Amino acid sequence: MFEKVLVANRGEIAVRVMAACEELGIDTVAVYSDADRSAGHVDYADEAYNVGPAPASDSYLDQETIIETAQQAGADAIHPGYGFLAENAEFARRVEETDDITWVGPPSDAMRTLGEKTKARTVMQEAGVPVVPGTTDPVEDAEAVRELGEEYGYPLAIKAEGGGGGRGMKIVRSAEEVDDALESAKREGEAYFDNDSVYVEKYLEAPKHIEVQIIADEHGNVRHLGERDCSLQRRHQKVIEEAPSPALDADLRAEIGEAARQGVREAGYTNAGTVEFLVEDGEFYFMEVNTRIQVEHTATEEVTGIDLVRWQLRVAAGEALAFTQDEVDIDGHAIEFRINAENPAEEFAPTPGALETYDPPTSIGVRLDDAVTQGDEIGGDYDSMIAKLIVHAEDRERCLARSKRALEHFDVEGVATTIPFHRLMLDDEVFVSGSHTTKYLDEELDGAAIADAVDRWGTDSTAGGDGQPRTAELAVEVDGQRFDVVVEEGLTPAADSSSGTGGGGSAGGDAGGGGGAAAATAGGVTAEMQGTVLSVDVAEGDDVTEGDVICVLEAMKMENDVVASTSGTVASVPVAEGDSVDMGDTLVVLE
Ligand code: MV4
Repeated sequence: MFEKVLVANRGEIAVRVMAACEELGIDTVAVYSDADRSAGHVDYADEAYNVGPAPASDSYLDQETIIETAQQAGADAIHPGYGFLAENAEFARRVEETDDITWVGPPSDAMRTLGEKTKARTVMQEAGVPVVPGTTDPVEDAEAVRELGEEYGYPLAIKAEGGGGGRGMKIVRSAEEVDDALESAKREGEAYFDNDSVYVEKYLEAPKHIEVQIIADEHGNVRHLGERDCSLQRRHQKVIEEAPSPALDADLRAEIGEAARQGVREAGYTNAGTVEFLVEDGEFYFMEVNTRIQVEHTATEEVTGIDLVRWQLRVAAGEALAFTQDEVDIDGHAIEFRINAENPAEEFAPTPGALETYDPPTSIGVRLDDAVTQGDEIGGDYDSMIAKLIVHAEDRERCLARSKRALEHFDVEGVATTIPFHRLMLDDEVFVSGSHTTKYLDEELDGAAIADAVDRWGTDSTAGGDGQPRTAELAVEVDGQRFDVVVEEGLTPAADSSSGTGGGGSAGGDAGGGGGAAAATAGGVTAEMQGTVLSVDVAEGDDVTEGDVICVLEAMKMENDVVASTSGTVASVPVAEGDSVDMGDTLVVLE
C-alpha cells in the first residue's frame, strides 16, 4: 500500500479522500491555492503545499507544479478527486510516466478512448451494450445528417465528439434546422474541446438519467455497485441523486448493471468509474463513461456499505477486489442533496459570503461530507458547494421522511442555499413519485414554487428581500413555558454573547454587549456564572473601547466573549487564563 498520497483537489472531496487514506494508514498531502490557505482540506492533511494563485488554471490545474509538489513531498501516489484534472488523460499519462508515483485512477489509455464519444460508442457496441441509434463515425456534412433524419426520424441530437455535460449538443427537429445546428455544434466543439468533429444520435425527448457505479482491479475483476438515478438536473447540473433508481425494476437493474460491467471490461478499464445511460420506455442506451470518482458516489456507498475511495486506493496499489458480484447487496435507499451557496429564487445564482451560521443535522441515517466550519467564507473562485447531505433509510419512503427531518434541521445563515429547493422537492408529487425525467426541472416545474420555497424556508438574507423590516428571533418564557417570538430587528435587546453555539461563540465575533456569562461595565467586570477563563485579551494599562472583547469565559460548555459595555482603561486584571471563577468574581477592573 502507498505511504503518502497527494490529493490534487480541494473541498469536501479532498477531505473524503484523505479520510480513506487515514483509515488505511497513509499520510496525506494537500495542495492549495492562495484563496485556500485556511481551507478545510489544508487543515485535514498531514502536510500542505501552496501551488499558486486563486484561479484554478494557475493552481489546481497546473499539472507540472502538482507533479513536482508530489515529488518534493515524497508522495508515492496522486489522487485527483473529481473535477480539475480528474478526467485529463494527458495528466494521468504524465503521472504514470513519473517514477515512483502511481496514478489513482483508470489507465490513461482507457481515459482517452472513453473521452472520445464515438470511440466510447464503438467500444460499448462491441461489448454488446445498447447505444442510442446513431453514428459511430463523425458526420461530415449536413446531407449526411439529413439522411440520418430520414432513417431514424426527427428529433436528432448533434453532439460534439469531445463533449459532455450538455456542451456542444444541438437538437434538430426538422430537416430545415440541420445546417444551422450542425454549424453551431461544430463551433462549440471547437471552442470548448478544441475538436470540431461531431456525431449524430436519435434524440430521446424525456429520458431518465441512470448511471451505474463500477470498480475494477488489475486482475480482471470488474464489479458493478448498482445504479444511481440522477434525473433531477438543472441545466445539466445535478441537484439530487439517489440509489437505487425508483424507476427500474429488478430485471432492468440486473441487465443495465451487467451491460456496464461488460462495457468497461472491453475498454481495459480499472479503478472506479461510472457508466451513464439514458432510460426511456423500459429501454436503456449507453451515453458516456465518467472516468473518475463522482460527487454522488456517496449514495452508492450508503446502500452497498462499500467504501469506494478505499477501493480506489487499494486497486491502484495492485490489490484484488475482495468481494464477488453476488456479494454486492443493495440495502435500503440513499439520497444525496447538494447543499450549494446559490439562490434558487434567482436562477440558482451563486451567493458567495460568510457562513455566519453553519449547523448541519446529525442523528440516525445522516451523513455529511463537507470541508467547512462556521465562520468560513464561501468564495467565488471555485464551485459553490458547501456540503453534501446524504440520507440513508430502509426504503425510499422512509428515506424521504428522514430527509425532510434532516433538511429542516440544517441551519445555514449568511449565504443563500439550495436547502429550500430540496425541501420543495420533498413535497413535490412528481419527485416523490419517482417519475421525474431529465426534463422536469428545466421544462416542467413552476418557477413560482421555487420562489415561494425560498420565501418560506430561506434565510433572512434571501427571504423577503423586498424592503420589509428584517426580523430577529427571541426566546421568552411565560409561566415557565418557552416561546420563540419573532420581533423586528432594532427592537431586540443588545445581542446576547452567550447565544452562539459552543466553540463558535468567540470566533463569531459577536461583540454586541454585556450579558450572558459576565457583565462588563466601568468598575468591576464580574462573572455572572461559574466558569473557566479561556483567554484574557487585555492587560493592565490597555485602553478599551465599548464592544472590545476583554476575556473569554467558558461556562455551561459554551465560549462566551466578555465585552466592555463602556470605554475605559484597564486598571487591573485579577484573573489569568485557566482560572476557575465563581459567579460574582471580578474579572477585570476598568477606570
Ligand atoms: C441525450 C439526450 C437525449 N437523447 N442524447 C445531456 C448531457 C450530455 N452528456 C448528454 N445529454 C443528453 N443526451 C440523446 N440521444 C438528452 C440529454 C439530456 C440530459 C441527459 C442526462 C441528464 C440530463 C439531461 C438534460 C437534458 C438533456
